[in-house]
Formats: sequence, structure tokens, C-alpha cells
Amino acid sequence: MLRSLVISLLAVSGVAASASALAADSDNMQVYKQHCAECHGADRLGGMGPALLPENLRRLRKKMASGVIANGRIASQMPGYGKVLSADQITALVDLIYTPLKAVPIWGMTEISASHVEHVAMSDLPSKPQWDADPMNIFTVVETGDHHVTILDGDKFEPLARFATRFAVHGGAKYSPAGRFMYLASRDGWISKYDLYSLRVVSEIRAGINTRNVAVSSDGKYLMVGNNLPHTLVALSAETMKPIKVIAVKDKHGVSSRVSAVYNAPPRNSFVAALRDIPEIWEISYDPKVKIYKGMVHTYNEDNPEGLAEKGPFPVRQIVLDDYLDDFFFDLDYRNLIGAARNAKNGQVVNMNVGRKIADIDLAGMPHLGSGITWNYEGNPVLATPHLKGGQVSVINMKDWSTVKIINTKGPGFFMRSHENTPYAWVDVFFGPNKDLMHIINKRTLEIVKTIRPVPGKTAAHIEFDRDGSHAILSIWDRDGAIIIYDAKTLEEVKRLPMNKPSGKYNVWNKINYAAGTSH
Ligand code: DHE
Repeated sequence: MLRSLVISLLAVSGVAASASALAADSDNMQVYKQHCAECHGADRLGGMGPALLPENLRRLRKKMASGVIANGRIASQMPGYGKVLSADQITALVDLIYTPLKAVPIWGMTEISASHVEHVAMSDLPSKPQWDADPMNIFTVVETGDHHVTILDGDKFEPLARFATRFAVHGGAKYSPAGRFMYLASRDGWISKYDLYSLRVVSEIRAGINTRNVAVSSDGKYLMVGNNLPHTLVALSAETMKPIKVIAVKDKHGVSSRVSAVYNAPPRNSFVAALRDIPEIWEISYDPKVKIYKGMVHTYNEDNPEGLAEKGPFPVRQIVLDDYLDDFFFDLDYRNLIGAARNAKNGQVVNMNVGRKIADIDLAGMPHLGSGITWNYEGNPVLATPHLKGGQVSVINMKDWSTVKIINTKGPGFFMRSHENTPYAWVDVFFGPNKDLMHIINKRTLEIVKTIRPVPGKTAAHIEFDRDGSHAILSIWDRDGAIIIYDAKTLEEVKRLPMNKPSGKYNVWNKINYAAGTSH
């Protein structure tokens, strides 16, 4: 009798305990829904912000995650919630995001293929531009405020078209080698192909659930998409936008990784990818002659029992490093890549021919991906990039990898841009009380020669030059924002066009020619 009473009491308290655990869980979900779901997705699969799943948080300790929730994340749109949420609520949110989902959706070849949408057949496209402007001096302007893109005539600075994009386009617009087609990647995995001649979206495909970026091969035949979720690289046909290959990103022990970014390396006929969770760089060839890489640090071949880098098109060369490389820039001939890890103290230079690190560089300030530019300074090629962690720009000699100068600025910057026909490099102050400032640096003296405040109180960011470098176009990063066109010589304002949070601007000529003063 006593025994059964004890059992029933235990059962009742067990029910009560699990009922309160359920209530707590649903409270946590409520907090998540209220504060996190809009950016990270109701299902934690990512949206404007990254996916919040244990598989994607391996490099972030729980304590650090609490800090990010409380204080926000540098160089991202993540605000701090320390004043809104209690310490217990933050701990509960951390527990929630480190809890695996019952099932992470599969997004493989079948799902990708099924998502393909053809809006217009390639055979129905016109053979000439349906407008009167220099096709090489067209700009794509991404307006993140209402998820639109404006196509701009770069001579008259007048819009030719404006169209809705997928949710949260991020990163640069990429062009086909002749500059006719433009490709966009959205954070939720959609890759869109746009025909600049007819000003129409041609076709789209969802290549991932949470995507980093897309690169276009030099022969114009392939796109390579780097994903955060699932941990894959996806090769698409640039013509049809249909998938050719899904490459699982794993090291030889089977540890999978998010892709930080993938870039085209023109002289190498390859894509090069930075990985987030394993200290490796991957080079993926699209050169029809390359079937297998020999003698490299980790070749793709039969020795790889996991079959992690399969044979066939797009063989993968895995370059194993001592440290993570979240992102990198290339030197002008794509022989060396200069990279930095988000947590590391130094940058490192990896020679792509020998497949290993050849130098450390003083680049502790964590540049934003693709933020740096190169030019010649006193006879040597230099690389310059702003830091996201402080008000500095590093100028590094690319011959001996020494620091030429650290230029102090009024705050951490996101983007630096120039053009071969201008003596100036422009760098923004993206964060902090001086976010409305833009510095203009003389590339010969490495001194700031002018600082402008185009709209007091509103973030001034991201410069792109027109084809001949005669104008610099700046973004006012606000829903009630604008692009402002400056005369690149006199540094005076020429024109202002209202836009909805214009983030980046991409000039066809500068991009397809891999101009030194802009991103690639
Ligand atoms: Fe970006 C480019 C990653 C936050 C605006 N950003 C890129 C690229 C990568 C990257 C990999 C290169 C892609 C390409 O063009 O092929 N960005 C990251 C981050 O890891 C980071 C720090 C955190 C994150 O949210 O993912 C980050 N980026 C931001 C922003 O918060 C910005 C300012 C606003 C936004 O749209 O989210 C932002 N990123 C941009 C822009 C480019 C970019 C405008 C293209 C610049 C160019 O000139 O090519």
C-alpha cells in the first residue's frame, strides 16, 4: 500500500516536473519567437541572420553565445538584448539554440532540382539590350530595405529598372563574363539569374537553406554556391540554373563544415572556398583538363576513404591549414591568398601553388569578407583593408607581407574601394558614433585627405566607382536612404537618388574585369 502510494506520488511529481519543463520550454520558444525568429527563422534554419543549430555553432562556446545575445555581434545586424532579457532568459535561449532539431531538412540534389523556376526561356531573350545606355557601365544596386534591386545607367545615373528580389540578398551581384547576365544570392538560398538586356528575371533555384554566396566561373559555364546549411557547395549550370553537383563539405575525419565564402580564381580556372568549421581551404577546379590533383597536402583520390571529395567534374583539392581561415583576398595573379580568421590574432598568407602557409601578417582587426583592395605604392603592390574591430585601416606590402602603415580612422569600417583612375581610396566608418562619416585616403601618401558627412546621423557606406573611375557612388544606409554620386576628382556631390537602404552597388565593367579597386 505504502509502496504504491510512493509510486503514485513520484508519478504525479514526475508529471508535474515534466509539465513545468514543458511550460518553461514553451516560454523559451515564446522568447525566441518574439526576439529571434524574425531574423533567424521560426524554425531556427536562418533568414536574414544565420541558422541557429548546434551543427552551425560548433566554434561558438555557450558562454560566448550568451555574450552575443546580451551585447550583439560586431559586424552584423545582431543587436544586444542585455537590457530586454533577463540572465535566465538568455541562458534558456542559449540552451534552446544548442538543442538539435528533431530533423534538419534535407536539401540535396532532389530538393534543389525541384525548386527550379524558369520565368522565361533563354531562347526567348532578345539579342540586344532593350535600352539605350553603355552596357558596360550599368550598376546593380541592392536595396535591402524592401528587398529590391535597381538597375542603374552609370552615365546618366538614372534607373533603368527596379524589381523585387528574394528575401535578404547579401553579397555582391555577380556577372557573366560578357556582363549580360547578373546573378544574386539571397541568405535563404535562392540564386536568381537576371537578364540585363531585357531587364527580366530569367530563372531561379534554391541551392541551400542558408547560403553564404555565389561565384561565377571565368568561362561563364558554372556557378558555385557556398552554403551554411546544409554543409555543401553546389555547382549549377550558369545557362540553365540547374544543379550539376552537390559537394558535401567534410574533412577526412568526416567533420562537416559551413562554407564561409566561395570565390572564382580566374587564372587558376577554379573556385576557392573558405570553410568555417575545419581549418582547410578548398580549391575546386572547373578546368576540363584537371581530373585529379597530385602531390598536394590532401589530394582528392582513392586515399580518401570517406569519399568526401568525389571524382568527376569539380575535383576538390583540400589544403589543410594550422588555423581556420574565415575569409581571404587574393593577390593580383591569384597565386597567394591572404586570409584572416574571426578569432585569430594574425592573418596568414597561403601560397596556392605549394598549398601551405608561407607567411603570417599583422591583420588582427578582422576584416569583413571581401572588403580589401590593392594598388601600387612606391613600386610595390599593397593590400588595404579596414578592420571591423577598431578604427583602423591596414596597408600591407604584398611582396614581403610587412605592414606599410596602419591608418587611424574614426571607427570600424566595412568597405574600402578605389579605381585605377583615381588617386583616392574611400573607406567607410560603419559602426559607432561616427557611422555617418566617410574617409578619403590619398593612395600615394596614405593620409586621409578629406572626411565627408553626407547625411548627419545616417550610416554612409560602401563606395563603388563607375567604369572610368570618374565618379564614386556612396550608399546612405537607411530606409529613407539614397545613393549619392560624387565627382571622383573634385570630391563634390553631383547627384542624389533616393533608395531604400541601398547596401552594395556593382558596376558591370569593374566586376567583369576584376578591377583592383573593388571586390570580385
Ligand atoms: Fe556581408 C559581402 C559575409 C555582415 C553587406 N559578406 C559579403 C561576402 C561575404 C560576407 C562572405 C562576400 C560575398 C560575395 O560577394 O561573394 N557579411 C558576411 C558576414 O560573415 C557578416 C559579418 C555576418 C553575417 O551576417 O553574415 C556579414 N554584410 C554583413 C552586414 O551586416 C551587411 C552590412 C548588411 C547585409 O546585407 O547583411 C553586409 N556583405 C555586405 C555587402 C557585400 C557583402 C554589401 C558585398 C560587398 C561588395 O562590394 O562586394
